[in-house]
Amino acid sequence: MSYETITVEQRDAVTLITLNRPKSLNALNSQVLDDLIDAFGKFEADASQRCAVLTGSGDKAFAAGADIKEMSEKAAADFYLDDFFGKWTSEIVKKVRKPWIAAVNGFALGGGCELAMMADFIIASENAKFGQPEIKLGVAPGMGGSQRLTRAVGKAKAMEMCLTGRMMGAEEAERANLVARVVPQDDLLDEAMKSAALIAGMPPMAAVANKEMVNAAFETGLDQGIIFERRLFQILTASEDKAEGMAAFIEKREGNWKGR
Ligand code: CO8
Repeated sequence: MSYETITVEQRDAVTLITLNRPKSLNALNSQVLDDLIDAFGKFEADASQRCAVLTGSGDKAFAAGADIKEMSEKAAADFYLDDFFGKWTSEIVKKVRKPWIAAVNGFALGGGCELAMMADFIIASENAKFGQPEIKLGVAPGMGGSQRLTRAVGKAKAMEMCLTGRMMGAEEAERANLVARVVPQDDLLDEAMKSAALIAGMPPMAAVANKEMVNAAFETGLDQGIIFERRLFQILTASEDKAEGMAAFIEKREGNWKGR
């Protein structure tokens, strides 16, 4: 299927989704959201696909934010009554249970930073720049940035970035735990695809459960989170892949996963 604002490619068990509006630094408009919802929905539904990578086309940006030109034409009632951009969280974060990685090259600003933070983790290239500069436009983050950035880097840096619009470079972002890893710009896609292939080679049910339990750390108290983890662990012990994984270890061979 071809899309207006993104490209999608399957490489073995990894789906590569690329934001493809390089002339506007991959700014996120309503069409991008619709296209991404469709692409992520297909990725989630396709049993042959086990991990995804989201990146931006061109060498300047992952995404420079929500499309300011589109937003400039809307009134408050349009944003509110249409629940503008409300579907990012419900359709892309909540419904996608399989793991996906954001490969961030260049600018990840405003909604672009917020989209990257929706991923299970971020791999950044050395020229990546993260920021929430919405205040300069008279607004504020609106796709989860004030919450996810604060959870990732803590109050001091999140507050400074939101209040001043200062961008954070890749090295600082790694120190601040916003990104999992920084790699040379030329290696970004290869490294992200390698990580994704590694995840895609894991027992699929265990991958979903691992993702769910780490995410629970952001949504529950410690005691509840630990119970949730233990219950998921106990469910996994009933899977065919648990029997296969342990047998494969003992027999010194690779596991052959059933996904159940
Ligand atoms: N929206 C639309 N177009 C954009 C955007 C954007 N966010 N960013 C860049 N562009 C366009 C420029 O207008 C320009 O287009 P043209 O060639 O037609 O003039 C083209 O991309 C290239 O950009 P620049 O010439 O500005 O490139 P520079 O290298 O000089 O600067 C920057 C790069 C620093 C990234 C600069 O473009 C910039 O500051 N961009 C805007 C960044 C920004 O403010 N982002 C936040 C947007 S607001 C937001 O994301 C809110 C999210 C929450 C919404 C939720 C609603 C509920």
